[in-house]
Amino acid sequence: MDLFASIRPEVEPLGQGAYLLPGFADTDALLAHIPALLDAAPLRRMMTPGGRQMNVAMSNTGQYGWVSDARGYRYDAADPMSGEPWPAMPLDFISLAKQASKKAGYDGFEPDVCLINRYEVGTKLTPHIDQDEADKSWPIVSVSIGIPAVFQLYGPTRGGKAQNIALTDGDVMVLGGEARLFYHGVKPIAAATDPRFGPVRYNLTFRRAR
Ligand code: MD6
Ligand code: FE
Repeated sequence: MDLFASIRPEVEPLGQGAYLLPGFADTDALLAHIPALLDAAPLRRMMTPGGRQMNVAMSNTGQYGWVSDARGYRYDAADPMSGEPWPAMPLDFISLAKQASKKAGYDGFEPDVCLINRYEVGTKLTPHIDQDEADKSWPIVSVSIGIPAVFQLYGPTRGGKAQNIALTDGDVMVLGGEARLFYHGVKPIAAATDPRFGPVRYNLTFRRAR
């Protein structure tokens, strides 16, 4: 009998430069930083340029933060809620993003943004492309924390059939290469409970904005 047949590889290629690193992140270590970060820059549901309130609550840590309002989408060095700089990115966050990107074959990645997303049961993320970053040759590193999600990876155009990727606590996805500019979204989150903080999913996306 092959004792290792049921063990997933450390790096699963998803195609076109996207990779899944199952269970790569120590989410207890990451979560330890969350209260102070969200105290300094609280989660908020931003407005889209079209005037709709987003479903996902967001905040940022790092040199820049991703913001959306009536003026559009952009990266800003200040939190518009306070006018203050975003809280500094914890070294644990930076080192995780660097290690994960390197493991996926993208060496030299230095994130200057970590977007923090918070989902409740039923929250979804509409398909979109992340294209507000200056140099799209850098990957985006995405960490799932808490209750499971189904990530939908489409192609370079809107619509078509998605690759459904089940993400659980500690999974890290690296979107680089062609897949960096593929449409993607998150299906409505199914009812579940994380023993540490309840019916919630956090997602951290590490980016290089400038
Ligand atoms: C999420 N993630 O998993 C949302 N974007 O909650 C994203 O929108 C995303 O996971 C770019 C690259 C990786 C991602
Ligand atoms: Fe995205």
